[in-house]
Amino acid sequence: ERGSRAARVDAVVIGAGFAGLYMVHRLREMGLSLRAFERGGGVGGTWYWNRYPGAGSDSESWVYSYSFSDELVQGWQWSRRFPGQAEILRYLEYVADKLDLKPAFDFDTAVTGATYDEQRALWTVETETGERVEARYLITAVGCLSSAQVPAIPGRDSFEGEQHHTGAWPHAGVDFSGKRVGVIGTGSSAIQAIPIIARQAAHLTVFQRTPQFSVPNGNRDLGPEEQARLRRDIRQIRETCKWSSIGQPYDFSSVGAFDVDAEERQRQYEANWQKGGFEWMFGSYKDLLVDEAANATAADFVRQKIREAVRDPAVARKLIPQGYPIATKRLPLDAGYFETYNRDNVVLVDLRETPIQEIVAQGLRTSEKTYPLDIIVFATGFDALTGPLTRLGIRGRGGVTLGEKWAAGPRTYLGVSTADFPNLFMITGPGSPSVLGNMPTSIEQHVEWIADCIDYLRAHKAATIEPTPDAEEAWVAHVNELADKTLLPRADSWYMGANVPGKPRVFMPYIGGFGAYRKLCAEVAAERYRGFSIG
Ligand code: NA7
Repeated sequence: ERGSRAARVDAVVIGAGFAGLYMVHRLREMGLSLRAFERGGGVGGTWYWNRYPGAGSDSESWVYSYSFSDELVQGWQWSRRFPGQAEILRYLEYVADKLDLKPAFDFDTAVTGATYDEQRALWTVETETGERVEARYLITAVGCLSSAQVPAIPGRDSFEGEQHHTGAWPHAGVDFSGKRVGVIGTGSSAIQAIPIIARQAAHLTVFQRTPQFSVPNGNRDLGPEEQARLRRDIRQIRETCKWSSIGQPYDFSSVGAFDVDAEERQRQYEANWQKGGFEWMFGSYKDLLVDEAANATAADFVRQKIREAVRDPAVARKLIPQGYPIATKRLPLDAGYFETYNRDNVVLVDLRETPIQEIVAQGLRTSEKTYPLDIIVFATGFDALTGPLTRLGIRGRGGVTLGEKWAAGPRTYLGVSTADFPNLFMITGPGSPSVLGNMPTSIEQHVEWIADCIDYLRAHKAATIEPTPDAEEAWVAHVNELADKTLLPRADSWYMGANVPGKPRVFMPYIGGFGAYRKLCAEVAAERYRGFSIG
């Protein structure tokens, strides 16, 4: 079948996750010819790859989904407040089948390059199978956290046991029973996985470089009554998400932390702690991410919770984060993370005291000793936001790659486009709000904006669109200026590129809020694509 596929199309879409599936659907409905490539063997994106124990979304299930089709919404029932990986993957399979999207994709086919031909205003996309496809529009739907980052620890290849990165987990699963397991990293992925691995393995050693604040997720089954209520109210709930700051349906607080006294603050934090989820942060006080002293009240509350949860004070001390404001590294949500350290079969190694030296055949050696291990889990994160894009080998005008253009940090206009790369659209690219909230909300907005833009170009018989260098410059400055008004640039986070050695330190997402961003994008379109040059 593949041989009969078109070598010249209107659009190429890369990726079959939330973004790629919807983009393909929209373009097909508009009557465009297209090819779509996915490096995985099926749909799902993040949820195809991240199959580690405990993997799941930290966004409430009823908003972690598409809202564009009532039929899709009403035809699906979530079972839990926070959906696990398997359920989300089933959901995306359901959508792909319902909209008949799978036949549009070439699976197991990574894109290895894309070159812009200025003369003909066409992209030539190359795949790992050696195929070349020409297209007017190139649309990346490759996600923000899809380029796994494995640290260059000496001796990694000499390890005789199994080693896995959380973001490239074996589909057959990993059998931890009776095994000595080491987890490197304590980010969101590790914090989801550790309690479960601890219950399955004979022994677990956690290698921690930076302690994390974490908040309970308060996950639960959704009962029939709640499900019925959600089905009834879902349109309104989704509308709230669209215009909220992080694409979530919370009661965002309009009160500052010091508008109330210490006792009231404690009561409020505790009440929201019992609810669980990000609402603990965003529903408590409005100034937690901008005011250092306000932030410290939240941080101290969590520190106290850690002291209460962990029996051994020496272990608790190692787990308590210091030196960066809470939620300036992405706040993890957990189900019994800190309590896991009370188990007899779990040991915490503080890498700030005893750094990793090397991986050896039988385990991992720190400056203190060798830990014998059968399995090493790299929960070491991703080359976030830019990594998934730069590795595609996209070359714009003059053969310049995205990686070269972004050597000092990503440069985009609205996070969706970049100068000298005409007709390239990046769904949830750097400089968009995406990773600072509920991804499907972001994705739908971008897909719809891109579809409308392509519609406009076709209606006006325009061959190309790209941002002006001035508009791009102004956007990059705006993104930085907004970030600098917050505490977020203060932490060594993947938002800042700090987790990848050598990556420039730039706060990459747009922090002005989903609603404000949506409004701005709509205005740009209404003003005949202000800031873009159309040719
Ligand atoms: P994260 O949040 O980037 O976490 C990675 C963890 O791995 C973090 O604790 C890192 O410590 C640690 N790490 C990274 N490199 C090393 C080395 N070389 N040695 C020791 N420890 C290391 O990735 P996740 O997959 O957990 O989560 C990514 C996002 O996915 C998450 O935020 C959600 O948005 C979904 P560090 O803090 O850098 O010192």
